[in-house]
Order: sequence, then C-alpha cells, then structure tokens
Amino acid sequence: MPPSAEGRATAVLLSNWAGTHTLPATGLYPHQWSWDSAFIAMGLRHVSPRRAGQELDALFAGQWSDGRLPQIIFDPHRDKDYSPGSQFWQSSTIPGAPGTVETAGLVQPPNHAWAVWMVHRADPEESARRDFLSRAYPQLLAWHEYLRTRRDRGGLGLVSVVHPWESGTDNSPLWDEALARVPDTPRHVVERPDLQHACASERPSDREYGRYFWLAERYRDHACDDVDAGYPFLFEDPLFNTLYAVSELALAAIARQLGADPAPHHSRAAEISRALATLYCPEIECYGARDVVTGEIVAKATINGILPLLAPDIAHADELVSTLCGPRFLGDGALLPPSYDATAPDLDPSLYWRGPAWFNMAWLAALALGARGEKQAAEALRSMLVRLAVANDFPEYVGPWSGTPHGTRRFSWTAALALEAQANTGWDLLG
Ligand code: 2M8
Repeated sequence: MPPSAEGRATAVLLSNWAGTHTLPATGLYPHQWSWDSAFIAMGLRHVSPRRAGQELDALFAGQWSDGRLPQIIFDPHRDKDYSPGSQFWQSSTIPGAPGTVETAGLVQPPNHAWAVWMVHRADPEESARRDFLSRAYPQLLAWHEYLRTRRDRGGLGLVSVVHPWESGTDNSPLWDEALARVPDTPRHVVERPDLQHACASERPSDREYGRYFWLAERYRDHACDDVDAGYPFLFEDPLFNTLYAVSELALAAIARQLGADPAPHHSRAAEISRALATLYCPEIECYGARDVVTGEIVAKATINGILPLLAPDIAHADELVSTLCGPRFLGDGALLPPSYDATAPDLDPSLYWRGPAWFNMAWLAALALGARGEKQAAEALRSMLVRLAVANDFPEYVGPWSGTPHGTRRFSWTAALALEAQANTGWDLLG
C-alpha cells in the first residue's frame, strides 16, 4: 500500500473512533459491534497498539456474568439511529447483564482471543505495562466457557447461533429454510433507520427484518437464558465454530505467555475441528451448516463453509482449497471470493451476504490459502483486497467480479484489514 493509502486507511479508523471504541461506520452502525471490534483491533495495532488494546477493553466492559460478550454495546446518545437499540433489549433489567452499559443479548463470532494475541504481539512491552494479557485471559476463558457450556445446543461439540445476526452473515442463504418457519410478526414496531444510509435493494427485506425481530424478542423474553426448549432457530455455523477453534489456539499462546498450561486449549481446538468435520458436504465439496432443530445439514456452498480451512488439521482441506479456487468462488475470474456460490441460481452479487464479497472474508481466505502453502493465490488475494479497499474509499463490500463498491463507505474493518494485510506479510495465523 503506498504511504498515502496507509494514511487514508488510518484516517478512516481515527475518524470512526468514538472515545473508547471504533464505530463500524458512522451513520449505518453507530455503536460498538463485537466481531467488528476484534477485526478493527487487528489493524489498529499497526497504528496504535495502545488504542487497539482500549478497543478490546471497551468490549470486555460489556461482558455478562455468564461470560457472553454481546453483539453490540450501545452508545445511549445514539439510540434512535439504530434498531433494535437499547430500548428494545433493556439489558440492564436482565439478570447477569452488566449494570454499567446497555448491550444486546445476542453474541457474534468469537475472534476476540485471536485479536488479543495479535494486539499483544504488536508491542509486548506496552501490553505488559497495561497487564493486557493477564486482564484479558480470564475474560476470554469465561467467554469460551459460555460458548462451550451454554451454546452446545446440538450436543455434538459445536456452538449454535440462536439468530442470523449472531453469525455475522445476517441473511446468508444458509438460514432461508429455517427462517421460513419463523413468524414475521413481532410485537415491536420494526424501524429501519439502516435504510437512511444504505440502499433498500441491497439490505435484508422488511419481511426478513420482521423475522429477525420476532426471534430477538423471543430470546429476550426468555431472559436470554439459552434454555428455551421450543426455540425455533439454532444453527451450527462453520465460520463461527472455525473462529472459535482459531481463538482456542490463540488462548494457548496467551496461556503459554502467562506461564499457564496451553495444552487444554490445544485439545479444545482439536475437538472443535473434529466436530466441524461432521458438517462436511461431499456433494458440494464444502462445509454446510447444521439446522439443530431438524438435525439436517444445509448443503449450500458459502464462504462460511470454505473458511474451516483455518481450523487446525481440518478434514477435507484439499477439497476446500479446490472449491475456493474453482467456479463456485474464485475460479470464474472473481477479484475477491463471493459470499455465496457463484454457480447458484439465487446468487445476487449486490444483496447483503447473498453474493457480494466482504473484506474480512477475503482476508481470512487469503490467510487460509497462505497457511496451506498456496502462496501465490494467497498473495494475489491479499493485494487485491488492499487495492479494492483503497480505490473505493474502504467500502463495506464489493461486487466480486466487478469490484463495484456497495453498502456504506469508510467501513472500519475494511480499513483495518487493509492495514493488517499490508503490514503483516507472513502466513502464520497467530502472527
Ligand atoms: C451487519 O450486521 C448488523 C447486525 O449485527 C446489521 O445488518 O445491522 C453484519 O455485516 C455484521 O457482520 C456486522 O458485524 C455489522 C456491523 O458492521 O453489520
């Protein structure tokens, strides 16, 4: 990245800084989002390791007593700008939620231990001065323990998401059949402030929003307790569980650094990889997602199902590499991997998570290829993601074949991962 481009990526992160954390984007996303913050910290560490640490500290301040790290920590001054907001969740009235900040009750994919380790590595002395690892480690342990004990709803050793928002890939085609079972008639009036900042034809529909709200309402009304027997939406998502495994590897590195035993984390990562293998769908040479309510595996090729390539000793790695490099993803001249199978009749290259390419997924795919020894393809992907990010003012996502920008601009994780991709040229996952 030429120096001026680095400056522009840095300027995005600095202008989205809100005092204790970075907004994903001003306008569309006016609060702190969980997995965004972890990706942001991975890039921010190249600008200011101290601020990257603060970003994660702010997230940990929202931890619930059961260990969950919430999807969103709300800025009370911006409640009208995003829905559902703190008035919907009323988290401080739910037992176990923090009393000091208002949060959502849902979670997002667990990339946090990975981010903590990367921030530490950027400046170990600053990290030691702030006791960063020793403060973060017990919080990360509690977070992973919550996932292991409260969220293994299928009993097969994988975490279940209870809402499409928890997957981070909100309206992925993976959830379609299950969402069709969910009523689209919540009691709460569905507001769409998002449509003031993004094109309605590229965002989830009102009907989908009705279902999202209905599910969130049901989860909230059961005090977010994860024991609601008839709850209709439970999914084992391959990407969520992959990040969980990678974060266990990061916890092993953190434990070793702190003089604790890394072995349980290595075992845990291996267990998650083994459990993930049950999601493999030979007919698409890709991992699917298990609908825990019906027990069926949804065999649709998505970027979520390619990224188990990052999990340690994952089964069917060769097939995943060839699917990623083949016609369903990069093979048909895609600049970045589409979020959904390019050969699927319902692919839409501009609709939210149903085709477009996201920069976090491209970065993860490049790392996965690099770690598997596919250095040329990995390098090409990494430089393309930097080029498209900089040329388009750091868009939320792009058309995979055209590179046309979509969604909001000056999107924080796009800027952060462009910085990370540029600065960290190795292929070691924990680098
Ligand atoms: C998108 O999700 C939020 C709900 O969490 C939304 O659509 O309003 C997703 O892209 C998600 O992955 C991301 O964390 C969030 C904020 O950038 O936006």
